[in-house]
Amino acid sequence: MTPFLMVAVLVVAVHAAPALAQETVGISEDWQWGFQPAVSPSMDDIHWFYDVFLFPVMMVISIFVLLLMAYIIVRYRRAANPQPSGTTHNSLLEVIWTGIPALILIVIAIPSLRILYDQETLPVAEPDLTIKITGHQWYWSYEYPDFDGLEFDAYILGDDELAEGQPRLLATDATVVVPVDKYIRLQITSDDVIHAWALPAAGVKMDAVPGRLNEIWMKIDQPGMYYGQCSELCGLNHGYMPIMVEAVSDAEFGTWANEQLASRGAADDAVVTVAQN
Ligand SMILES: [Cu+2]
Repeated sequence: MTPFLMVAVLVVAVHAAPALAQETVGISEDWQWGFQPAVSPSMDDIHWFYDVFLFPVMMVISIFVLLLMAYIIVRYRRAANPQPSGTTHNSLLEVIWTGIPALILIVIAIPSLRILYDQETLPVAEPDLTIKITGHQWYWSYEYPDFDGLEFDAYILGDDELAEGQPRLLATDATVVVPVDKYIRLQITSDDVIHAWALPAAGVKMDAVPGRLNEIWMKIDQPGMYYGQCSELCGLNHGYMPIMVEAVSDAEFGTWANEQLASRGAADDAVVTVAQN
């Protein structure tokens, strides 16, 4: 098999495998290979960057090095080459094997930095919605500053609290509801140590740093439930502060927001803590 055919087969495999293995949007599956399906422009970019661009580059390099090693092992084995060359330096060769990898890194860096920049730059002048997210040891709290007083904490659900069909270690007692197809500005910070708010299907991962307000945006393009986790080792219960986001229609979002506001001062603040002012 020629190297090019090998590259082609592997590129097809890495594209076909997620399609075969991954049918559920918004959550990872057992034995999943590859990313979750993209539901946002940022995640579309990440899919392109890895599947189409970076993976073939890696395959070409890996196969080139593998074939070079195989050639050296066979051609210069002791039986075939009893008197090894005493060469220790070759300036031209050293310039080439330093220069070419440096060029490859620059070629990779250009689209990579562009995507990072796009992820943190809201493509519209004003977002449709802003959510402020604060990490705590070990839960997340959410504020919707566009809706005065709409704020709540989201704690993990224990195994005995899960509703039918809810995933273990990913479901929370309060859902972050967002409207579908709207530009949402996420402002992320922390109350104690560094956490990171990550929602893989939306291509969002941003550190929550105490004393600092980090900003990123998302636009979820299909309704559904999306799960994420804290992605910065933050202490004992780092694995127990999941993220549960539901994308709904504008009308459903309005209903939800009004219900939340109407429950202001409600006794059941274990589920929804509404500001008492
Ligand atoms: Cu954390």
